[in-house]
Amino acid sequence: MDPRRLLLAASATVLAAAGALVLAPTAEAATTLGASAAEKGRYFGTAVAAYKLSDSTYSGILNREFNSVTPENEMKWDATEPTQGQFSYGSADQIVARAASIGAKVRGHALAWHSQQPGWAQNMSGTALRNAMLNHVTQVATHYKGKIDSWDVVNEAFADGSSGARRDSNLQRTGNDWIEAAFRAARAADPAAKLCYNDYNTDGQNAKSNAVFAMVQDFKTRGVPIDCVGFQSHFNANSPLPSDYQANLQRFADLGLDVQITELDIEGSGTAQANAYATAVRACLAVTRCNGITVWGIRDSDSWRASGTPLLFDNNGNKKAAYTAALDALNGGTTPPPTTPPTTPPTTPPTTPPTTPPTGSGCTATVALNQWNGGFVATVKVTAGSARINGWTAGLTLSSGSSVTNSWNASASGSSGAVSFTNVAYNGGVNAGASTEFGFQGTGTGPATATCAAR
Ligand code: 9MR
Repeated sequence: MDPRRLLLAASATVLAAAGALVLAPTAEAATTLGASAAEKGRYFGTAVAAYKLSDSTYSGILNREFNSVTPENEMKWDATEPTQGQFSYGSADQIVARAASIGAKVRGHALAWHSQQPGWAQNMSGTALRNAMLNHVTQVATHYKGKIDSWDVVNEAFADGSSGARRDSNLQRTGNDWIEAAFRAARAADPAAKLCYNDYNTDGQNAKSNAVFAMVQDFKTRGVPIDCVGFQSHFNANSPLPSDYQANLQRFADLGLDVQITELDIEGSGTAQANAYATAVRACLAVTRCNGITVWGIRDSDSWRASGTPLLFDNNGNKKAAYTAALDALNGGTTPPPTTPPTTPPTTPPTTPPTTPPTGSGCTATVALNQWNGGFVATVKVTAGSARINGWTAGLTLSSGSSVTNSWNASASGSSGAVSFTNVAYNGGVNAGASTEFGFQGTGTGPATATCAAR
Protein backbone atom coordinates (compact mmCIF):
# COMPACT_ATOMS: atom_id res chain seq x y z
CA MET A 1 0.00 0.00 0.00
CA ASP A 2 1.36 3.43 -0.82
CA PRO A 3 2.35 5.37 2.31
CA ARG A 4 -0.35 8.03 1.79
CA ARG A 5 -3.14 5.42 1.73
CA LEU A 6 -1.65 3.76 4.79
CA LEU A 7 -1.75 7.09 6.68
CA LEU A 8 -5.38 7.63 5.70
CA ALA A 9 -6.36 4.12 6.82
CA ALA A 10 -4.61 4.66 10.15
CA SER A 11 -6.35 8.02 10.57
CA ALA A 12 -9.72 6.47 9.89
CA THR A 13 -9.05 3.97 12.68
CA VAL A 14 -8.14 6.79 15.08
CA LEU A 15 -11.30 8.67 14.12
CA ALA A 16 -13.45 5.61 14.65
CA ALA A 17 -11.88 5.10 18.07
CA ALA A 18 -12.45 8.76 18.94
CA GLY A 19 -16.09 8.45 17.88
CA ALA A 20 -16.53 5.41 20.09
CA LEU A 21 -15.07 7.31 23.02
CA VAL A 22 -17.48 10.20 22.55
CA LEU A 23 -20.47 7.87 22.44
CA ALA A 24 -19.29 5.60 25.25
CA PRO A 25 -20.89 7.44 28.21
CA THR A 26 -24.29 7.24 26.53
CA ALA A 27 -23.90 3.58 25.67
CA GLU A 28 -22.85 2.80 29.25
CA ALA A 29 -25.45 4.91 31.08
CA ALA A 30 -26.90 2.94 33.97
CA THR A 31 -30.25 1.37 33.20
CA THR A 32 -31.76 1.12 36.67
CA LEU A 33 -32.46 3.76 39.30
CA GLY A 34 -30.32 2.11 41.96
CA ALA A 35 -27.32 1.47 39.72
CA SER A 36 -27.43 5.00 38.39
CA ALA A 37 -27.72 6.53 41.86
CA ALA A 38 -24.84 4.32 43.07
CA GLU A 39 -22.65 5.75 40.31
CA LYS A 40 -23.30 9.12 41.90
CA GLY A 41 -22.47 7.84 45.38
CA ARG A 42 -26.15 7.86 46.29
CA TYR A 43 -29.04 5.46 46.78
CA PHE A 44 -32.43 5.30 45.13
CA GLY A 45 -34.94 3.61 47.41
CA THR A 46 -38.58 2.82 47.83
CA ALA A 47 -41.04 2.27 50.64
CA VAL A 48 -41.79 -1.46 50.86
CA ALA A 49 -44.77 -3.30 52.33
CA ALA A 50 -43.84 -6.77 53.61
CA TYR A 51 -47.11 -8.34 52.52
CA LYS A 52 -46.42 -7.39 48.89
CA LEU A 53 -43.06 -9.18 48.70
CA SER A 54 -44.83 -12.31 47.42
CA ASP A 55 -46.25 -10.33 44.46
CA SER A 56 -43.90 -11.20 41.62
CA THR A 57 -44.41 -7.97 39.66
CA TYR A 58 -43.75 -5.91 42.78
CA SER A 59 -40.77 -7.99 43.84
CA GLY A 60 -39.31 -8.03 40.35
CA ILE A 61 -39.26 -4.24 40.17
CA LEU A 62 -37.97 -3.93 43.73
CA ASN A 63 -35.09 -6.34 43.14
CA ARG A 64 -34.17 -4.78 39.82
CA GLU A 65 -34.44 -1.06 40.44
CA PHE A 66 -33.79 -0.10 44.04
CA ASN A 67 -30.76 -0.09 46.31
CA SER A 68 -32.46 1.17 49.45
CA VAL A 69 -35.73 0.24 51.16
CA THR A 70 -37.88 1.79 53.86
CA PRO A 71 -40.46 -0.39 55.59
CA GLU A 72 -43.67 1.57 54.95
CA ASN A 73 -45.36 0.60 58.23
CA GLU A 74 -43.53 -2.43 59.64
CA MET A 75 -41.03 -0.63 61.90
CA LYS A 76 -43.52 1.76 63.45
CA TRP A 77 -44.26 1.61 67.16
CA ASP A 78 -47.65 -0.09 66.78
CA ALA A 79 -46.09 -2.81 64.61
CA THR A 80 -42.96 -3.49 66.65
CA GLU A 81 -44.29 -3.21 70.22
CA PRO A 82 -48.01 -3.98 70.07
CA THR A 83 -47.99 -4.89 73.78
CA GLN A 84 -45.70 -3.02 76.13
CA GLY A 85 -42.40 -4.83 76.46
CA GLN A 86 -43.30 -7.48 73.85
CA PHE A 87 -41.62 -6.87 70.56
CA SER A 88 -42.69 -8.26 67.20
CA TYR A 89 -40.27 -7.90 64.34
CA GLY A 90 -41.51 -10.51 61.86
CA SER A 91 -42.67 -8.26 59.00
CA ALA A 92 -39.87 -5.77 59.40
CA ASP A 93 -37.30 -8.59 59.50
CA GLN A 94 -38.69 -9.89 56.21
CA ILE A 95 -38.00 -6.53 54.57
CA VAL A 96 -34.54 -6.30 56.11
CA ALA A 97 -33.76 -9.80 54.84
CA ARG A 98 -34.88 -8.89 51.33
CA ALA A 99 -32.76 -5.74 51.46
CA ALA A 100 -29.73 -7.81 52.45
CA SER A 101 -30.36 -10.28 49.64
CA ILE A 102 -30.43 -7.56 46.99
CA GLY A 103 -27.63 -5.47 48.51
CA ALA A 104 -29.95 -2.58 49.42
CA LYS A 105 -29.59 -0.24 52.35
CA VAL A 106 -32.39 0.07 54.90
CA ARG A 107 -33.88 3.33 56.12
CA GLY A 108 -35.47 2.61 59.48
CA HIS A 109 -38.82 4.36 59.90
CA ALA A 110 -39.74 5.53 62.53
CA LEU A 111 -38.68 5.18 66.16
CA ALA A 112 -40.65 7.97 67.86
CA TRP A 113 -43.76 9.50 66.32
CA HIS A 114 -47.05 10.89 67.59
CA SER A 115 -48.93 8.71 65.09
CA GLN A 116 -49.29 4.93 64.75
CA GLN A 117 -48.60 4.40 68.42
CA PRO A 118 -49.94 1.19 69.98
CA GLY A 119 -53.04 1.73 72.09
CA TRP A 120 -51.16 1.24 75.36
CA ALA A 121 -48.76 4.09 74.53
CA GLN A 122 -51.54 6.39 73.36
CA ASN A 123 -53.00 6.06 76.86
CA MET A 124 -49.76 6.94 78.65
CA SER A 125 -48.30 10.27 79.68
CA GLY A 126 -45.53 11.87 81.69
CA THR A 127 -42.52 9.94 82.94
CA ALA A 128 -44.08 6.57 82.20
CA LEU A 129 -44.52 7.51 78.52
CA ARG A 130 -41.06 9.07 78.30
CA ASN A 131 -39.49 5.90 79.68
CA ALA A 132 -41.61 3.68 77.47
CA MET A 133 -40.56 5.71 74.42
CA LEU A 134 -36.87 5.55 75.34
CA ASN A 135 -37.10 1.82 75.96
CA HIS A 136 -38.80 1.40 72.59
CA VAL A 137 -36.07 3.36 70.81
CA THR A 138 -33.38 1.35 72.58
CA GLN A 139 -34.93 -2.05 71.95
CA VAL A 140 -35.76 -1.53 68.29
CA ALA A 141 -32.47 0.18 67.42
CA THR A 142 -30.63 -2.63 69.23
CA HIS A 143 -32.55 -5.34 67.38
CA TYR A 144 -31.53 -3.80 64.04
CA LYS A 145 -28.07 -2.71 65.12
CA GLY A 146 -25.64 -2.75 62.20
CA LYS A 147 -28.38 -3.27 59.62
CA ILE A 148 -29.74 0.24 59.28
CA ASP A 149 -28.17 2.90 57.11
CA SER A 150 -30.32 5.72 58.49
CA TRP A 151 -33.01 5.84 61.17
CA ASP A 152 -35.89 8.28 61.22
CA VAL A 153 -35.46 8.68 64.97
CA VAL A 154 -38.17 11.28 65.32
CA ASN A 155 -40.89 11.85 62.75
CA GLU A 156 -43.17 14.88 62.22
CA ALA A 157 -42.67 16.66 65.54
CA PHE A 158 -43.40 20.19 64.32
CA ALA A 159 -46.75 21.86 63.78
CA ASP A 160 -47.97 22.91 60.35
CA GLY A 161 -48.63 26.56 59.59
CA SER A 162 -46.83 29.68 60.64
CA SER A 163 -46.35 29.09 64.37
CA GLY A 164 -42.97 27.38 64.14
CA ALA A 165 -44.05 25.49 67.26
CA ARG A 166 -43.70 21.87 68.18
CA ARG A 167 -46.71 19.72 67.36
CA ASP A 168 -48.80 19.02 70.42
CA SER A 169 -48.73 15.30 71.25
CA ASN A 170 -48.45 12.99 74.22
CA LEU A 171 -44.71 12.77 73.52
CA GLN A 172 -44.29 16.56 73.34
CA ARG A 173 -46.13 16.85 76.68
CA THR A 174 -43.44 14.70 78.32
CA GLY A 175 -41.12 17.71 77.92
CA ASN A 176 -39.46 19.64 75.10
CA ASP A 177 -36.31 17.55 75.39
CA TRP A 178 -38.05 14.36 74.25
CA ILE A 179 -36.54 14.67 70.77
CA GLU A 180 -32.94 14.93 71.90
CA ALA A 181 -33.53 12.16 74.44
CA ALA A 182 -34.70 9.90 71.62
CA PHE A 183 -31.63 10.73 69.51
CA ARG A 184 -29.27 10.00 72.42
CA ALA A 185 -30.93 6.64 73.08
CA ALA A 186 -30.71 5.72 69.37
CA ARG A 187 -27.02 6.65 69.18
CA ALA A 188 -26.23 4.56 72.24
CA ALA A 189 -28.07 1.57 70.79
CA ASP A 190 -26.68 1.70 67.23
CA PRO A 191 -23.71 4.02 66.90
CA ALA A 192 -23.18 3.21 63.21
CA ALA A 193 -26.62 4.21 61.97
CA LYS A 194 -27.15 7.74 60.71
CA LEU A 195 -29.78 9.40 62.86
CA CYS A 196 -32.32 11.57 61.04
CA TYR A 197 -35.11 13.95 61.90
CA ASN A 198 -37.87 13.47 59.28
CA ASP A 199 -40.83 15.71 58.41
CA TYR A 200 -43.20 16.94 55.67
CA ASN A 201 -44.03 20.48 54.51
CA THR A 202 -40.42 21.30 55.27
CA ASP A 203 -39.26 20.89 51.67
CA GLY A 204 -38.98 24.62 50.98
CA GLN A 205 -38.10 27.49 53.29
CA ASN A 206 -41.11 28.26 55.47
CA ALA A 207 -42.01 28.70 59.13
CA LYS A 208 -42.03 24.96 59.75
CA SER A 209 -38.69 24.25 58.05
CA ASN A 210 -37.19 27.30 59.78
CA ALA A 211 -38.23 25.82 63.12
CA VAL A 212 -36.66 22.45 62.24
CA PHE A 213 -33.57 24.30 61.05
CA ALA A 214 -33.27 26.11 64.39
CA MET A 215 -33.63 22.83 66.28
CA VAL A 216 -30.96 21.11 64.19
CA GLN A 217 -28.62 24.07 64.56
CA ASP A 218 -29.12 23.95 68.32
CA PHE A 219 -28.51 20.17 68.36
CA LYS A 220 -25.27 20.60 66.41
CA THR A 221 -24.14 23.36 68.77
CA ARG A 222 -24.86 21.32 71.88
CA GLY A 223 -23.58 18.01 70.53
CA VAL A 224 -26.92 16.22 70.40
CA PRO A 225 -26.25 13.27 68.05
CA ILE A 226 -28.02 14.03 64.76
CA ASP A 227 -26.61 13.10 61.34
CA CYS A 228 -29.32 13.83 58.82
CA VAL A 229 -32.61 15.51 58.04
CA GLY A 230 -35.25 13.76 55.96
CA PHE A 231 -37.50 15.74 53.66
CA GLN A 232 -40.58 13.65 52.94
CA SER A 233 -41.48 15.49 49.72
CA HIS A 234 -45.13 14.50 49.22
CA PHE A 235 -46.11 16.83 46.40
CA ASN A 236 -49.41 17.61 44.72
CA ALA A 237 -51.30 20.62 43.35
CA ASN A 238 -51.88 22.00 46.85
CA SER A 239 -48.32 21.39 47.90
CA PRO A 240 -46.14 21.56 44.78
CA LEU A 241 -42.40 21.01 44.63
CA PRO A 242 -41.10 24.36 45.94
CA SER A 243 -38.85 26.51 43.75
CA ASP A 244 -36.32 26.75 46.59
CA TYR A 245 -36.20 22.97 47.18
CA GLN A 246 -32.50 22.65 46.37
CA ALA A 247 -31.61 25.80 48.31
CA ASN A 248 -33.49 24.46 51.32
CA LEU A 249 -31.69 21.09 51.17
CA GLN A 250 -28.42 22.98 50.84
CA ARG A 251 -28.95 25.24 53.85
CA PHE A 252 -29.54 22.19 56.05
CA ALA A 253 -26.49 20.44 54.57
CA ASP A 254 -24.49 23.57 55.36
CA LEU A 255 -25.22 22.94 59.05
CA GLY A 256 -22.83 20.00 58.69
CA LEU A 257 -25.15 17.03 58.31
CA ASP A 258 -26.63 14.91 55.55
CA VAL A 259 -29.96 15.43 53.87
CA GLN A 260 -32.19 12.79 52.30
CA ILE A 261 -35.38 12.84 50.23
CA THR A 262 -37.33 10.26 52.17
CA GLU A 263 -40.90 9.77 50.90
CA LEU A 264 -41.05 11.30 47.42
CA ASP A 265 -44.28 11.13 45.50
CA ILE A 266 -45.64 13.67 43.03
CA GLU A 267 -49.28 13.54 42.02
CA GLY A 268 -49.98 14.06 38.33
CA SER A 269 -49.18 12.46 34.99
CA GLY A 270 -47.31 12.83 31.74
CA THR A 271 -44.71 15.49 31.08
CA ALA A 272 -45.54 17.72 34.03
CA GLN A 273 -45.06 14.87 36.48
CA ALA A 274 -41.93 13.69 34.65
CA ASN A 275 -40.40 17.16 34.79
CA ALA A 276 -41.13 17.47 38.49
CA TYR A 277 -39.41 14.13 39.18
CA ALA A 278 -36.39 15.23 37.15
CA THR A 279 -36.24 18.46 39.14
CA ALA A 280 -36.37 16.61 42.44
CA VAL A 281 -33.59 14.22 41.35
CA ARG A 282 -31.40 17.06 40.14
CA ALA A 283 -31.88 18.92 43.41
CA CYS A 284 -30.48 15.96 45.34
CA LEU A 285 -27.59 15.47 42.90
CA ALA A 286 -26.70 19.15 43.20
CA VAL A 287 -26.34 18.93 46.98
CA THR A 288 -23.17 17.03 47.86
CA ARG A 289 -24.55 15.88 51.20
CA CYS A 290 -27.84 14.61 49.75
CA ASN A 291 -27.37 10.85 50.28
CA GLY A 292 -30.27 9.61 48.23
CA ILE A 293 -33.91 9.58 47.29
CA THR A 294 -36.69 7.26 48.43
CA VAL A 295 -39.99 7.13 46.59
CA TRP A 296 -43.01 6.25 48.72
CA GLY A 297 -44.01 3.07 46.91
CA ILE A 298 -43.40 1.26 43.64
CA ARG A 299 -46.55 1.25 41.47
CA ASP A 300 -49.23 3.93 41.56
CA SER A 301 -51.53 1.32 43.07
CA ASP A 302 -49.08 0.86 45.97
CA SER A 303 -49.33 4.52 46.96
CA TRP A 304 -51.12 5.91 50.02
CA ARG A 305 -52.43 8.41 47.46
CA ALA A 306 -53.15 5.90 44.66
CA SER A 307 -55.79 8.07 42.98
CA GLY A 308 -53.17 10.76 42.40
CA THR A 309 -50.98 8.33 40.39
CA PRO A 310 -47.89 9.81 42.07
CA LEU A 311 -45.24 7.12 41.50
CA LEU A 312 -42.81 5.92 38.81
CA PHE A 313 -44.56 2.71 37.72
CA ASP A 314 -48.18 2.31 36.62
CA ASN A 315 -50.58 -0.18 38.19
CA ASN A 316 -49.26 -2.93 35.92
CA GLY A 317 -45.65 -2.25 36.80
CA ASN A 318 -44.79 -0.48 33.55
CA LYS A 319 -42.31 2.37 33.62
CA LYS A 320 -43.99 5.78 33.34
CA ALA A 321 -42.59 8.92 31.73
CA ALA A 322 -41.73 9.96 35.28
CA TYR A 323 -39.47 6.91 35.58
CA THR A 324 -37.56 7.75 32.41
CA ALA A 325 -37.20 11.36 33.51
CA ALA A 326 -35.90 10.34 36.93
CA LEU A 327 -33.42 7.87 35.42
CA ASP A 328 -32.22 10.38 32.80
CA ALA A 329 -31.75 12.99 35.50
CA LEU A 330 -29.76 10.50 37.60
CA ASN A 331 -27.62 9.71 34.57
CA GLY A 332 -26.90 13.40 34.25
CA GLY A 333 -28.69 13.90 30.97
CA THR A 334 -31.21 16.59 30.24
CA THR A 335 -31.78 15.62 26.62
CA PRO A 336 -32.23 12.26 24.94
CA PRO A 337 -28.98 10.70 23.68
CA PRO A 338 -28.14 11.34 20.01
CA THR A 339 -29.68 8.68 17.82
CA THR A 340 -27.55 9.27 14.71
CA PRO A 341 -23.80 9.60 14.44
CA PRO A 342 -22.42 12.86 13.04
CA THR A 343 -23.04 12.88 9.27
CA THR A 344 -20.04 14.94 8.14
CA PRO A 345 -16.70 13.53 9.12
CA PRO A 346 -13.94 16.08 9.63
CA THR A 347 -12.10 16.65 6.36
CA THR A 348 -8.57 16.79 7.76
CA PRO A 349 -7.15 13.96 9.78
CA PRO A 350 -5.48 14.93 13.05
CA THR A 351 -1.78 15.39 12.41
CA THR A 352 -0.57 14.05 15.76
CA PRO A 353 -2.43 11.07 17.20
CA PRO A 354 -2.59 11.22 20.99
CA THR A 355 0.46 9.52 22.42
CA THR A 356 -0.12 9.96 26.19
CA PRO A 357 -2.93 8.45 28.24
CA PRO A 358 -5.38 10.89 29.92
CA THR A 359 -3.82 12.51 32.95
CA GLY A 360 -5.40 12.67 36.40
CA SER A 361 -7.01 9.25 36.12
CA GLY A 362 -7.21 6.99 39.15
CA CYS A 363 -9.10 8.06 42.22
CA THR A 364 -8.94 10.04 45.45
CA ALA A 365 -10.54 9.26 48.80
CA THR A 366 -11.62 11.63 51.56
CA VAL A 367 -12.78 10.75 55.07
CA ALA A 368 -15.64 12.26 57.06
CA LEU A 369 -15.20 11.20 60.67
CA ASN A 370 -17.85 10.98 63.33
CA GLN A 371 -15.67 10.54 66.42
CA TRP A 372 -16.87 10.06 69.95
CA ASN A 373 -15.10 9.05 73.14
CA GLY A 374 -13.85 5.54 72.42
CA GLY A 375 -15.31 4.98 68.98
CA PHE A 376 -15.95 6.37 65.53
CA VAL A 377 -17.74 6.00 62.25
CA ALA A 378 -15.74 6.89 59.16
CA THR A 379 -17.52 7.67 55.90
CA VAL A 380 -15.10 7.48 53.00
CA LYS A 381 -15.86 9.09 49.66
CA VAL A 382 -14.08 7.63 46.65
CA THR A 383 -13.97 9.99 43.67
CA ALA A 384 -12.82 8.97 40.21
CA GLY A 385 -10.31 11.18 38.40
CA SER A 386 -10.61 12.26 34.80
CA ALA A 387 -11.44 8.76 33.60
CA ARG A 388 -14.00 6.18 34.63
CA ILE A 389 -12.65 3.54 37.00
CA ASN A 390 -13.92 -0.02 37.25
CA GLY A 391 -12.77 -0.84 40.75
CA TRP A 392 -11.01 0.78 43.68
CA THR A 393 -9.17 0.10 46.89
CA ALA A 394 -8.91 2.70 49.64
CA GLY A 395 -6.14 2.48 52.20
CA LEU A 396 -6.23 3.92 55.72
CA THR A 397 -3.97 3.68 58.72
CA LEU A 398 -5.46 3.26 62.17
CA SER A 399 -3.63 4.54 65.22
CA SER A 400 -2.27 1.98 67.64
CA GLY A 401 -5.03 0.44 69.77
CA SER A 402 -7.78 1.37 67.29
CA SER A 403 -9.60 -1.21 65.21
CA VAL A 404 -12.37 -1.69 62.66
CA THR A 405 -15.47 -3.48 63.98
CA ASN A 406 -17.68 -3.47 60.89
CA SER A 407 -17.94 -1.91 57.46
CA TRP A 408 -20.51 -1.38 54.73
CA ASN A 409 -20.48 -0.89 50.95
CA ALA A 410 -16.91 -2.23 50.78
CA SER A 411 -15.01 -5.35 51.65
CA ALA A 412 -12.44 -4.85 54.38
CA SER A 413 -8.98 -6.30 54.62
CA GLY A 414 -7.31 -6.03 58.02
CA SER A 415 -8.80 -4.50 61.15
CA SER A 416 -5.90 -2.63 62.73
CA GLY A 417 -2.85 -0.75 61.57
CA ALA A 418 -2.90 -0.45 57.77
CA VAL A 419 -6.34 -1.50 56.55
CA SER A 420 -7.81 -1.45 53.09
CA PHE A 421 -11.30 -1.50 51.65
CA THR A 422 -12.15 -2.71 48.16
CA ASN A 423 -15.37 -2.02 46.28
CA VAL A 424 -18.19 -4.54 46.29
CA ALA A 425 -19.95 -5.70 43.12
CA TYR A 426 -22.30 -2.76 42.64
CA ASN A 427 -20.06 0.21 43.42
CA GLY A 428 -16.79 -0.56 41.65
CA GLY A 429 -17.64 1.36 38.50
CA VAL A 430 -17.40 5.11 39.07
CA ASN A 431 -17.67 7.55 36.18
CA ALA A 432 -15.08 10.30 35.67
CA GLY A 433 -15.48 12.89 38.41
CA ALA A 434 -18.28 10.94 40.13
CA SER A 435 -18.13 9.51 43.65
CA THR A 436 -19.28 6.60 45.74
CA GLU A 437 -19.20 6.14 49.50
CA PHE A 438 -18.44 3.36 51.92
CA GLY A 439 -18.05 3.38 55.66
CA PHE A 440 -16.78 1.56 58.66
CA GLN A 441 -17.16 1.67 62.38
CA GLY A 442 -14.37 1.19 64.87
CA THR A 443 -13.17 1.48 68.40
CA GLY A 444 -10.51 4.00 69.39
CA THR A 445 -9.63 6.90 67.13
CA GLY A 446 -10.60 7.02 63.47
CA PRO A 447 -8.26 7.99 60.63
CA ALA A 448 -8.52 11.42 59.01
CA THR A 449 -7.10 10.59 55.59
CA ALA A 450 -7.22 7.82 53.01
CA THR A 451 -5.39 6.89 49.84
CA CYS A 452 -7.07 5.48 46.76
CA ALA A 453 -5.95 3.12 44.00
CA ALA A 454 -8.05 2.43 40.94
CA ARG A 455 -8.37 -0.74 38.93
O1 9MR B 1 -47.86 5.01 53.60
C1 9MR B 1 -48.24 4.81 54.95
C2 9MR B 1 -49.65 4.26 55.02
O2 9MR B 1 -49.68 2.94 54.52
C3 9MR B 1 -50.15 4.30 56.43
O3 9MR B 1 -51.50 3.94 56.47
C4 9MR B 1 -49.96 5.67 57.02
C5 9MR B 1 -50.42 5.68 58.46
O4 9MR B 1 -50.02 6.79 59.16
O5 9MR B 1 -48.58 6.04 56.95
C6 9MR B 1 -48.15 6.15 55.65
O6 9MR B 1 -46.82 6.61 55.60
C7 9MR B 1 -46.60 7.90 56.16
C8 9MR B 1 -45.22 7.89 56.76
O7 9MR B 1 -45.12 6.86 57.70
C9 9MR B 1 -44.89 9.22 57.41
N1 9MR B 1 -45.08 10.32 56.50
C10 9MR B 1 -46.35 10.34 55.80
C11 9MR B 1 -46.60 9.02 55.10
C12 9MR B 1 -47.87 9.07 54.28
O8 9MR B 1 -48.97 9.23 55.10
